[in-house]
Amino acid sequence: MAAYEHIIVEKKGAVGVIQINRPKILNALSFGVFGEIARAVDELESNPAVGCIVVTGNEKAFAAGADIKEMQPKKFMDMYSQDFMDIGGDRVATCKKPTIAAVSGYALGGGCELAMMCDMIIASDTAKFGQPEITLGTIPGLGGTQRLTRAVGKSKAMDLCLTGRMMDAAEAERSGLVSRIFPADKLMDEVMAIAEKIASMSQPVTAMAKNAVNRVFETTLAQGMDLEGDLFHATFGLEDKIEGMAAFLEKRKPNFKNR
Ligand code: DAK
Repeated sequence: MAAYEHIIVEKKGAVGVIQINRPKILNALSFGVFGEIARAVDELESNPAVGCIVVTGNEKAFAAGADIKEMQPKKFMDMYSQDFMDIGGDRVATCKKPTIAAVSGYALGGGCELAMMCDMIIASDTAKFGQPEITLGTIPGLGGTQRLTRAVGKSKAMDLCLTGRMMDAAEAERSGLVSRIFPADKLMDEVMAIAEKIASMSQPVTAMAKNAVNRVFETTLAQGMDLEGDLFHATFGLEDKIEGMAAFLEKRKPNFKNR
């Protein structure tokens, strides 16, 4: 693994784990952290032995948002002229491999937005989500008004973005932001088991499945159905589809070759 300053990157079995590691300031996300996460995604995505990527923090915080100390002196032109996409600020969202945010504690502002860049959010019962930017005199800038609204609907997104309040894990699951909740001390074991399961599937097929689901947010139903149909047919050109169905009929585990 390459050297990183603000994150810890590990490969555990077929799962790549990116852990934000700035515990003293609740994993606040500086530009440096975003840049390193982007590099880590590059590294794990290009590693054929990795089938799923988990992004996490620690028990107290996934990430309490952008590093306010770093952001405070910045003026309009500093932010406007700095293309955040150049440092890979949304790299997690463009990853072809499945990504899971394992969230314990605070996921606020950019932290909530980073979690929402992942394909799914699995939370501990201590997780707290929010977009507190309004309390700082600004608004979400990394998807908090867009991905959050698509996930939880207009009324709750407005509530969160306009009041800056936090919602707990139960509310987040109820509203569709979170797929599952586990006790905090079990979170990583449970997430790793889910990630291993996903990583055991055929990689081209997981890529197609997530591509099709993500397209929901970009297309009409008819266009989405077309894409799903095309990708479904494409799986019939894969050796892994032949293997998967043969394994079922032969009552054995499939041996996917990722082709
Ligand atoms: N930045 C810097 N330091 C932070 C921090 C943050 N976001 N959050 C916490 N810390 C630091 C605290 O200052 C404190 O440091 P010391 O005083 O010990 O030196 C330490 O972490 C522990 O925090 P607390 O003492 O406050 O801990 P509590 O348990 O009492 O409170 C809290 C936890 C999460 C409720 C509280 O820390 C808090 O409200 N934190 C700030 C939450 C927040 O407002 N986050 C920023 C939202 S704005 C973009 C780039 C980025 C963004 C958007 C666009 N582009 C380039 C387009 C994102 C913006 C945001 O995220």
